[in-house]
Amino acid sequence: MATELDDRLTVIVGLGDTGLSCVKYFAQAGEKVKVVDSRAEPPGLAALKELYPDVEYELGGFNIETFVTAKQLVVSPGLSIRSVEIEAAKKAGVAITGDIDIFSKQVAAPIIAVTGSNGKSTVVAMLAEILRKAGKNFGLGGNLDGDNFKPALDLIAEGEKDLYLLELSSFQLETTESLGATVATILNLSADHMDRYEGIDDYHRAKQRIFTGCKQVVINRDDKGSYPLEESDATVWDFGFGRAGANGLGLLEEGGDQYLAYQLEKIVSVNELKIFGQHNISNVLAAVALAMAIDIDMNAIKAAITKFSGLPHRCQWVANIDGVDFYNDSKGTNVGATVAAVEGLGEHIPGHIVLIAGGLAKGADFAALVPAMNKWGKAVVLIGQDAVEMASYFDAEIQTYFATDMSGAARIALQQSTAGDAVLLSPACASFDMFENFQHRGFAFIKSVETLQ
Ligand code: UMA
Ligand code: ADP
Repeated sequence: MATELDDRLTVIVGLGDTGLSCVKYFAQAGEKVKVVDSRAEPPGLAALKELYPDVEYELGGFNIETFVTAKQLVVSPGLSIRSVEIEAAKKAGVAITGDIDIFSKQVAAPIIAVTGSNGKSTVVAMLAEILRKAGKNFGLGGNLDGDNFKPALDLIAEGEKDLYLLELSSFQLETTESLGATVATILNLSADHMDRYEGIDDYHRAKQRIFTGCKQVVINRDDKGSYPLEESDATVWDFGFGRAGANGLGLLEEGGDQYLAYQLEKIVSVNELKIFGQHNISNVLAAVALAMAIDIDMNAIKAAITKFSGLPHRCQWVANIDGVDFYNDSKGTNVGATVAAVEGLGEHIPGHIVLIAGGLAKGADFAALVPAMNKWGKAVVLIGQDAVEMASYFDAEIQTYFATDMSGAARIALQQSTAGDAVLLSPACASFDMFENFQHRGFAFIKSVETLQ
């Protein structure tokens, strides 16, 4: 019996970092692909032309015909699978997938998968330190930025690994069918990307996909949003403040000191950690739970967590001017993150916080910032497109100022501070209205602070 020849193409949707990693992957596998991007000049274009001159592409808008006649669509995370073209393809029976789904089906080594609204990169970076101390040969990538940046499919070219450690966004999980992780976690859940989802439940459902087919789950006892919604046989580990449970990490009080502990067994004193704030204690507990789930030696865990000093742009100390400390938390891109940063820093300093915030609100509700600022703050300096909307949330307890650029914001913030206070850039917003990305915004802040000195 003759088999029908399938001449339909795999279509890669998006020519950013993910799209390019997909082109490389399919080229390696000898499969012909076509690339589409709604942008006229997507960032991966120069590399595509240079490395894969034979690959066809369509740019500057989507042609629905290409979508509905594809063999499969490999959709980049920056695009919602609810777009008209992708919905039409789905209706026409075209398979919809993403890089993480392809990756998980391709690799045999165990996967550790981390998602959550906040703390993902911190937990993953800390766990990577633990794995290094334990001498593991592991692949590290996914949604991570900075030094650890690597799209998941680029990890395959690195050769055999003992295991893979992936940071995953809700966007990446939308196209992930069955991850089958050795251990998976949703660190916490608070509203983000409300411009892309119908509401928090919708966003939560996307995050829940991390648990599909996983063997072990790490849950946050303090956040029900981290619990799997579906019952399964997966082994459950838990972490949270307060005393640890049967298979859990928590805090123990002894002699006036606080210790991280597994059940009743002390691991290290909180004072031995280099990162500060309750949110970071939660992050350390999560990293330890994940490490224990894959049987990492406790000495490697202790050595790594006491050495870890945090990632750039996450509550990073920048300078002290006239007794005022400046902190760069440019990665605080949603309300939950900024509340955590304000509370963490507020407890850490003798004075009050002057917050620099604002940018693109992504449909956020800023109400939760008000009690945190009323308790720990004294003034807020707002920048960016949604500054006026944000200002409407604060009451008379907090002085509100506007600035048109970062150097103006830093200058006003210093004027409003006295020795012992801290100026915190933690925008609770995306950066794209004024900056290329959150790193660019963080560096603009650092530069502005330098010029104040
Ligand atoms: N875009 C278009 N048209 C297209 C394709 C994309 O306008 O046809 C836009 C998107 O709307 C988006 C931008 O281009 O604004 C980038 O989208 P992309 O899917 O091409 O992004 P990549 O370059 O592939 O980077 C993605 C992640 N970015 C996003 O999900 C937006 C990177 O995470 C990740 O490191 C990389 O894949 C490799 O895995 C960054 C991020 O900001 C750090 N993530 C968000 C976050 O952490 O909040 C989710
Ligand atoms: P993500 O990768 O999820 O964006 P990061 O580790 O990069 O998380 O941290 C981003 C910001 O989120 C930090 O700058 C801090 O303001 C806040 N944050 C970090 N960990 C937590 C946590 N566990 N809970 C709430 N907010 C957090």
